Amino acid sequence: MSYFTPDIECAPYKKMRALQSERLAQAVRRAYVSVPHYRETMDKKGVTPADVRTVDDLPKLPFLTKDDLREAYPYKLLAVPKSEVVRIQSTSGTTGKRVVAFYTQNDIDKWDECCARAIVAAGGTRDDVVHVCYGYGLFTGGPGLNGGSHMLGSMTLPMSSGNTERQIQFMCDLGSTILCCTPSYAAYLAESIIAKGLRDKIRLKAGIFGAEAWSEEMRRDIEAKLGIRAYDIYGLTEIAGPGVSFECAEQTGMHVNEDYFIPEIIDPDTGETLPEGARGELVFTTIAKEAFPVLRYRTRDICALSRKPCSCGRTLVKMAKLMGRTDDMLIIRGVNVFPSQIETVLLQEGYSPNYLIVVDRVNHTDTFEVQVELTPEMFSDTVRQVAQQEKKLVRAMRSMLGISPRVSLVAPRSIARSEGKAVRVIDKRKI
Ligand code: DLL
Repeated sequence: MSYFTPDIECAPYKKMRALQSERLAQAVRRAYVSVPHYRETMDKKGVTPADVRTVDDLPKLPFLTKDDLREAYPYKLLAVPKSEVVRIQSTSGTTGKRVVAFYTQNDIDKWDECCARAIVAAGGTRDDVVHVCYGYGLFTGGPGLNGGSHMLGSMTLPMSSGNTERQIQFMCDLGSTILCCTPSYAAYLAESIIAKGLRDKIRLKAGIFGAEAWSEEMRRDIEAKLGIRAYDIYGLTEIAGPGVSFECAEQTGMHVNEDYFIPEIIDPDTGETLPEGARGELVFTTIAKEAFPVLRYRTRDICALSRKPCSCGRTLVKMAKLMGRTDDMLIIRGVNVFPSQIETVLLQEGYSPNYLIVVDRVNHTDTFEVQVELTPEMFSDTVRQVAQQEKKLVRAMRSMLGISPRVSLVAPRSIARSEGKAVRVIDKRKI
């Protein structure tokens, strides 16, 4: 087994808790002194930095929300003089103010280290050729994995997203061994590589896929098509970017880089902290960031934490695969529906993970349609056979979701592919 920082990644629980408590107390003190927002919200709650001495004191602190971050645009949460900032990254939000996150050189070094740990956990070494087709620029995906690959000393291909022809050509000619992109783009690349008959020309052994929710079925599909092992990676601009947590060879959840980030799970309705194993909203506190410290940020991501021993030897707590976000969840005719549930049904039934959910409201009633691509084999079927397939899918979805969508089978490759995060839902009720 190889690790990037074994003394941290495999540290005994008590040692990690002590390190976290020490760093947390310092981080809270610094945030209180340097950022008026933290001082005001802590004063309002009657908490002083002296009250937060260990990780157990975390629930005393107020939450930070996306609205707080937007409100703070651009500089109100900056905790160091501007002269110490070397980089910004920003969220891809299309509405309202963007969130801007700041980094000192130390912050970048730690983030690179988190991503290097992720690449090593996926079997990467300095002998690998790391092909990064996450977007570069304000999005954290490209810069994060690029930095991790550099730190590890691997040959790094800063491809960025788009231009699928060129991606495949470089992959074949330069012998890329580790692919880093969104899972939906990996699925598209796999489809294109197979369509071009180039499956034998690629040398990939692993993929590091994240930035959007994806199911176990999608993992198996990509692994089979590309002949690789596909690892999940999680992160968010507000906290650091990719590498907040990462998967190891066991592929049963993502180890959180606990020396830099403390995760909690809360009940999204009451804000109450939930015990290990319970599913709820993920909350993060950064304990080593200089420029943009974040205390108890409500991510809106839904998942559970586990401290079950891992066969890889890492002791870092694991996040289960994300179920989705509290704000991804559609409520259709009163029933909670996550796009990931639909993806699971489609892959179980032998379809591709290309689908579009269209929700509308007609005469005060929600309409719910799922457009699904026919497989190339089904394309030549008769109208009657296609109608039967649609019925079968409706039954499978009803049993997963508790309500029935209208399923429309459309021609192969007719649903738009994405080079970054996939767009799976059109909710016309909000327009
Ligand atoms: O997506 C950072 C990232 C880049 C992660 C590359 C992994 C790989 P944002 O654009 O700020 O940052 O979006 C963050 O994306 O709150 C989750 O809802 C979602 N997300 C990120 N990783 C995963 C994952 C990047 N592995 C938001 N599974 C997060 C499910 C994910 N959702």
